Amino acid sequence: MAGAVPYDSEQSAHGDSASGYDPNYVPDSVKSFVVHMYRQIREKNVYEIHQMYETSFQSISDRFFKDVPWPSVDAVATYVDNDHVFCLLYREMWFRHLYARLSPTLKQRIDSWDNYCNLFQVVLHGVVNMQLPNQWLWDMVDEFVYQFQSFCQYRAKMKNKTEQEIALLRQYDQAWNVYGVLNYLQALVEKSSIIQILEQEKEGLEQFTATDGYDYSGGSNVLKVLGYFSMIGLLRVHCLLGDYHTGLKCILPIDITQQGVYTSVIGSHITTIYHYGFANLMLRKYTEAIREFNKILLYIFKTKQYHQKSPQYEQILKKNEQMYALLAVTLSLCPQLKLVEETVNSQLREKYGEKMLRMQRFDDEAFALYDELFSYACPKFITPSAPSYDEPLVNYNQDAYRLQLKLFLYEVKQQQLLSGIRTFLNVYSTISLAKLASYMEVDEHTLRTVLMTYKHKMHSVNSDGKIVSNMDTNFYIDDDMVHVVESKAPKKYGDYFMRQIVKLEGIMTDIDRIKLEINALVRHLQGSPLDAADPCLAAAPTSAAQISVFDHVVRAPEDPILGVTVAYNKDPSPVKLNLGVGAYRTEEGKPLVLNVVRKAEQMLVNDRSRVKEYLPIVGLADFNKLSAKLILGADSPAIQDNRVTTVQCLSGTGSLRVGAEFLARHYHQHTIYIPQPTWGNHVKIFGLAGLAVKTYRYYDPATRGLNFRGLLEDLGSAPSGAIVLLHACAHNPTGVDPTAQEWEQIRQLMRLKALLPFFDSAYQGFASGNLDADAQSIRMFVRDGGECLVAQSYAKNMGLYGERVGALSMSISGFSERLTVSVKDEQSTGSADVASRVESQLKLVIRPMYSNPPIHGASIVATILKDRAMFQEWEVELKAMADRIISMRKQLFDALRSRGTPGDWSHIIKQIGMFTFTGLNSTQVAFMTKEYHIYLTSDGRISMAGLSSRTVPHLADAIHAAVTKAA
Ligand code: KET
Repeated sequence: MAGAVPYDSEQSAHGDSASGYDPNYVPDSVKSFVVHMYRQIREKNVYEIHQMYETSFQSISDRFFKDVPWPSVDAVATYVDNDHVFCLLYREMWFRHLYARLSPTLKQRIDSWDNYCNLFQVVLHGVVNMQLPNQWLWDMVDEFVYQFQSFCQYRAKMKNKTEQEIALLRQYDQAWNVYGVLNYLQALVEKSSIIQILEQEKEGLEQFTATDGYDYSGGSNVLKVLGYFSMIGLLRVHCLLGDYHTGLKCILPIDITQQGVYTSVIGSHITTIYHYGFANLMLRKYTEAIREFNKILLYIFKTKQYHQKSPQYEQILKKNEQMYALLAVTLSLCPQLKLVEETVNSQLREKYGEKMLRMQRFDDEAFALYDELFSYACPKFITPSAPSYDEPLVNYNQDAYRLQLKLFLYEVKQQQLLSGIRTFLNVYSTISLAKLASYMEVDEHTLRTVLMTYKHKMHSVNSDGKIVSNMDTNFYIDDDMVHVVESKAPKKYGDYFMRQIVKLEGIMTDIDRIKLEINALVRHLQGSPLDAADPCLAAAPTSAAQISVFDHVVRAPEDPILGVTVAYNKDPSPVKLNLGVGAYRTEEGKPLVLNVVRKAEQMLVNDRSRVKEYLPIVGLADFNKLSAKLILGADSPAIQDNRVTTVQCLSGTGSLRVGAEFLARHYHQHTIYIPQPTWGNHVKIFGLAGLAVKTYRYYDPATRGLNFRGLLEDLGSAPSGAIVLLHACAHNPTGVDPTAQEWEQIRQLMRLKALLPFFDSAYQGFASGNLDADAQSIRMFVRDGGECLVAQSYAKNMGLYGERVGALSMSISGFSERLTVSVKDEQSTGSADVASRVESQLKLVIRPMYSNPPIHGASIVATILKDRAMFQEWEVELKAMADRIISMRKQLFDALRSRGTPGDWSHIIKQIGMFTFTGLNSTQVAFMTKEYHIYLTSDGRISMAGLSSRTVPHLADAIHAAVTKAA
C-alpha cells in the first residue's frame, strides 16, 4: 500500500500531549530537513546524509516529536517531488520513531509491514540508485527484525484483545508472518550476491570490506549492504526461533574473527556477536562463546566513550550488561578463564564474581542463579505461529522463552554431575578409579559413566561438522587409572623470570656502583687523600683529562633536501645549479625578497612604538586571525561560529610538529597515514611526536599521475579515526594533485570512516597563482562541518623562509549547529568551547618546546594581510612567481623535445607547484651532479623555481645525457 497512515482519532490516543497533534502540519525545520535530505540523497553525499540521519533527525524529534509522530508522509511528499523511494524511506523512519517513542496500534504495525514489503521490493528489483550510510541500512534490517519480534509478542498476548483487533489479525494474517520475514531477508542476501562478493574478495577480485561496502564508482550500495546485514538479521531471527544451528550457518560468509562491514556500525557489531555468542552457548560451544564475548566486551570497554551521544548508547550499555551475564554463565559451565582478558575479567568479577562462585556449586541456589542470569540476558524468544482465534484467549507470549529456559536448565543440571570431576581432575595427574569414586561418593560403574558423559559434554560440533573440544583438562583411562593430560600447554614462565632476574642483577650492580661513587665523592669533599687506585674516581667520565663522553657519537648523514644545498655550496664550479631545496629564485638566479615585504618591514622599522617584548605563547593575535581567514576563507562558517583555534608556529614544520604533539596527547587514534611518496620530513615529525606512521598509495610511477584507486583502497582500509596527512595543493615531491571531484570522493570516504584530516599547506598560491583556488581542498573539508587541522607556511608564498612564520589552525566540528538551525540554541556554545579548550592545551605543548614564537615575521605577515592595498600587491607578486615557474615548465619541456630526449616529458607541464618529479633515478641524478654540477634530490625532484631561461639549456643537456648515457 502507499500513502500515509490515516491518523484518525482512535489512533492518536497517546495521552494528553498528543491531543493537539495535526499530522498534516509540517514545521519549518521538518521542511528543511526533508528538502535537504532529499537533495543530499540525490547528490549521493553520504557523509551529509549520515550526519542528518544521526544528528538532525534526533534533535528535531527531541524538539518537536517527543511524544507525537512525525508529520504524515502525504504532508511532506510535495517537498520531495513525491519521490516514491524517498517516501518509502521517510515512512520507514516515521514508523521507527513511532515504535521507539509511542506504542503502535495494530493497524500501524500492519502498515509498517506493508511499508517494509514495498521498500524491499523496490530494492530487490534494482531500481534504487542511491548511496545510503551503513548506519541507516543496518537500522533498517535491525528494525525490521525488531518489529517482527514485537509483533509476535503482541499477537501472543491474546488475553485482552478486542474483537476488532482479532478481526484485523484474521484479515491481515500475512502481516509479519515468519516465512515472509525469512523470505525477504533471504531474498536480499541472494539478490545482492553478497556471498559471492565476499568469496571473491578473498581472492582479491572484489572490494567490499575495504570500502566499507560503499561504491565509489557512482553506483549504489543499498542492495549489497542490505544483503550483507540481512545475514545478521537471519542469525537473529533463527535465534529468536531457537534454531541456533541454522542461525550460525547464515553468517558463515562473514569472518567473525576479522573486522568487516559488520564492525563498521556499532549496533551491528554488538548484535552480531551477542547472537553469535548466545547461539554458541546454546550449542555447548563454550570456548567459542567465551572468546567472542571477551573480544566484544573489551571493545565496548575501550570505545564506549565515543558513543555517549549516540541514540544507540543505552542499547549498547544494555547489551554490554547482558553479555557480561552470558559470559558469567558460560564461564561457570566451562571455566576457561585464560581466554578472558584482564580488563574484562575485572569487570566480570565486579559484576558477577560472587554469583559465579555460587553458580559453581550446582545446588538449588546455583540453579536459581542460572535461571536469573539466563532470563535477564537471553533474546526475546518468539512463537512465530498465530494462535487459533476460536479458542479461549490466553497469553502464550512466554511459551517460547519458557521452553528455551527449560532446555538450558536441563543442560545445566547435567553439568552438575560433572563439576566434581572437574575439581578432582584439576588436582591430580593420575588417580585410580576406586579412589576417585570414593571421593565422589559414587560407585565405580557410575563414575565411568560420568567420566564418559564429561567427555561427551565437553565436546561440540563446529560449523564444518567437526567435533571440537572445549576441555581445559583432558584425561584418559588406562586399566583402572585415570590419567590427566593438560590439553593446552601451560604458559612458559621460565623465560619471563630469567629476563626479570637478569634485569634485577643489572640494577643491583648499578646501585653498588653508585654507592661507591658517592663514597668516593664524600671522601673527596672531606679532603681525604685521593686514592689513585680507586676505580670510581679514576674513571669519573667528566674529569678533564678524559676523552669526550660523546666520543661514541657517529656522524649523521646530511638531510636529503637541505644536504643538497650543503653540497652545492662546496662546489666551486661556475656553472653549478641548485635545484634541490624548494626556494624561489629570480630569473637572475637570486633569492627574492618581495617588494611588499620590504615595504611592510620599512613600516615596522618606522613605527617607534614597536617593542621587542615576548609574544603570548600562541603568538600574535592579529596574525592568527588573519591566517585562519586566509586559509579557510573570510566567510568560513567555522570562523564565524568561533570554532577555529589558530596558533602561530615556527613556519610549516613547527606547525606540523605542534599539531602532531597535540594529537599524540589528546586524540584517541595514534596512527597517521601519509602519502607515498611525501616530503621526507613528515615521517620524522610525526614519528618523533609518538604517532605510528603508515603510508597510503598516492603516486603511480607508470602514469606519473595520481594512484586514485590505491589511495581510496588504502584510506578505505585504514582503521576508523586514523589521522590522514593531506597536501593542500602542489603535492611535494610529485606535483600531482587530486581533481576537485577526486577531492570530493576523498572527503566523503574520510568523513564516513571518521578519518581525521591534517592538511599541510606549504604552497598556497604557488599551485595556481590564486590563493583561494589553492585552498579549495581544505575549505571543502571545513565546509562540511567536520573536524580538520591545517599547518600553514609563509615560507614560499611570502618568501619568508628564514623568518619561520606559520600557523596551526584547528577547526572543531560544528555539525549540529549548521544543519539543525532550528534547534541551534540548544547546542550552539559546544564547539566554540571545545576550540578554546583545545587552544589551552596547545599552549601546554608549545611552552616547553620554545616558549613562544618570534615576533618579526608574523608582524610582516599581519601588516600585509591587514591592508587591502598591500594584500593586492602581494597577490600580484605571488602570481608573478607562480607564472614564472609555469613558464619554466614550458621552456624545459620544449628544450627536451627539441633535443629529442627519449621519453614522454609531458608530466613536466602537467605537474603543478614548485616541483617536477622527473622520474630520473638516483644513478641519473648522481651523473648530473658529477658531470653537470646540477644539484637535486636523489628521488629526481627538481625545484622549478631554481631554474631560469639562462639555465634551462644546461639542465636539458644534463637530462638528455643522463637519460641516454647513465643507467
Ligand atoms: N610541508 C611541505 C610539503 C614542504 O614541502 C615543506 C618544505 C614544509 C612543509 C615546511 O616548510 P617550512 O619552511 O617549515 O615552512 N619544503 C621544502 C624545504 C624543506 O625541505 O625544508 C622542500 O621540500 O624543499
